[in-house]
Amino acid sequence: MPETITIGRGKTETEVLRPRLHKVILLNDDYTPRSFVVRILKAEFRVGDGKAQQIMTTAHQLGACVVAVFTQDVAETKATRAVDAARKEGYPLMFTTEPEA
Ligand code: TYC
Repeated sequence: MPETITIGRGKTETEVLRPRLHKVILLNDDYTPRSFVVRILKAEFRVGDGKAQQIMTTAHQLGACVVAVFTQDVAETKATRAVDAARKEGYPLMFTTEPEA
C-alpha cells in the first residue's frame, strides 16, 4: 500500500491522486427475467454477451455480483440508469453501489 500523507481538509495525498473506486453490485430477485438482466448489463455497462451471462448467473446463484468498478459519480449514474430502465419495464431489478475496500 502507498503511504498516505494528510494534506489538508482531511484528505490524504493518495486520495487526491487516485479517488476511491465504487463497485456497482447487481442483486438477485425472483421476478426479473434472466434475458432482461443480460440485456441491461450489455446496454448500460457495455459488457459482451458472455460476460453479461456470467454476471447474471452469479447474481442468480449467489444473490449478488459485482458488475464493475468506476469513480463514485459514474457508478451511481450507471446504477440509477439501469434501475430506471428496469422500472420502465415493470421489473424490480436492483443495482447498488458501495466504495471499494
Ligand atoms: N432470479 C431471476 C429469475 O430466476 C433472474 C435474475 C438473475 C434476476 C440475476 C436478477 O440480478 C438478477 N428469473
